[in-house]
Amino acid sequence: MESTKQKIVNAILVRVYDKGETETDFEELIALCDTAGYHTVATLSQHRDRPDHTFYIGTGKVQELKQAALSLDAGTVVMDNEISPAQLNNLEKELQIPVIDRATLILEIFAQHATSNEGKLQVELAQKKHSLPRVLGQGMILSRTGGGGGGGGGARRGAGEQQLELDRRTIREEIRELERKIEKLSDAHRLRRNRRNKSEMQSVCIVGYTNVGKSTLMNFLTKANVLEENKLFATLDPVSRKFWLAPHKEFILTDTVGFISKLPHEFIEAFKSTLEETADADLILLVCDGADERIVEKMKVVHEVLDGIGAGSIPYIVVYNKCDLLSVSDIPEQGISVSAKTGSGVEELKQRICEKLFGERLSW
Ligand SMILES: Nc1nc2c(ncn2[C@@H]2O[C@H](COP(=O)(O)OP(=O)(O)OP(=O)(O)O)[C@@H](O)[C@H]2O)c(=O)[nH]1
Ligand SMILES: [Mg+2]
Repeated sequence: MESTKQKIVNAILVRVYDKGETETDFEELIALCDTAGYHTVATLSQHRDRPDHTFYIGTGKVQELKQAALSLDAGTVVMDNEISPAQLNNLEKELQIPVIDRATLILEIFAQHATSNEGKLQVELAQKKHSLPRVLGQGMILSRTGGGGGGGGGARRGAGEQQLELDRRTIREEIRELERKIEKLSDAHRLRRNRRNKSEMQSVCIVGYTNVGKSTLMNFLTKANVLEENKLFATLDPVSRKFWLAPHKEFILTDTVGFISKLPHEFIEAFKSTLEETADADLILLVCDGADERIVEKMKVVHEVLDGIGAGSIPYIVVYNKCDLLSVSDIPEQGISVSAKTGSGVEELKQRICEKLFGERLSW
């Protein structure tokens, strides 16, 4: 899929570290920006004991950021931290360019990549939920510009507040409508799953951090033709295929949306029905990128998300993918090395799946 990209916007990325927090590079955030269509022109970080009340970053840094934005023609600032709607608004006012947070960035990517009707509705719901508390900012801008000039204006502020309440109410209604539509679709999912349960076909879900090669593995195993791309969140809509191991040894294999650290919590709520598919699985293929130095922390994120969606106790097989590349030396858990690209290790993976699902190995 080629997303219809707008004009590339220059972005400056900002991160604040807590006291004692170790610094990490901006690689993942830059990749997220790149996927969303932003070009990173600078990164800026700061250690603080506690966030600045007004701007989150210190006032000196705000001025530094303002200068950098001007000289580098930046059209947006991306904050890696969770900053309050008021702080976001204060920053935007000071910098005179939009400021977005990590969650908004991820949701923008989801919006670009959603293809199915359900996927689009889920993303729209997540975006609306994320924007609801942030309407505060826009409302303040509305009342400010509506007022024209400083001072006084109690009545004008009142009008701004009324508008704000109206905006919020509209969004809340839209949220309820979206939830209704999604609920209807989830009913259809449940029906399908129940039918599948009746047919006693077991379900295996491919799960893992984004960009580890889940879809490539799905395609290698089933020729499902799912889009594989060196981009984050290439897959949003789950794709399922029947997989035949041997006579009477069939199961349903599903490729799912990737996880990422600091996944917007609105995502989990909005993608509930998609994630239920994983929570209902009989077996999880927990795919990791065996050549990624961040493997330990990414695996931790995947376990946390699985716990969070109620899939923490489902049996799983760790699949260290990309074994055609140089593997990292210390792998966190026992697993099986494969290359979804070359097919190396895949036969052994099938054997393990057979053992886990049917209690025996295949006799070839
Ligand atoms: N070298 C190598 N590259 C691989 C392998 N498997 C996947 N890739 C590459 O890794 C990138 C991501 O692959 P995908 O299959 O799209 O990854 P994914 O986990 O489905 O990613 P999302 O859907 O975005 O979460 C692509 O550029 C693939 O070509 C492998 O075994 N070896
Ligand atoms: Mg994928």
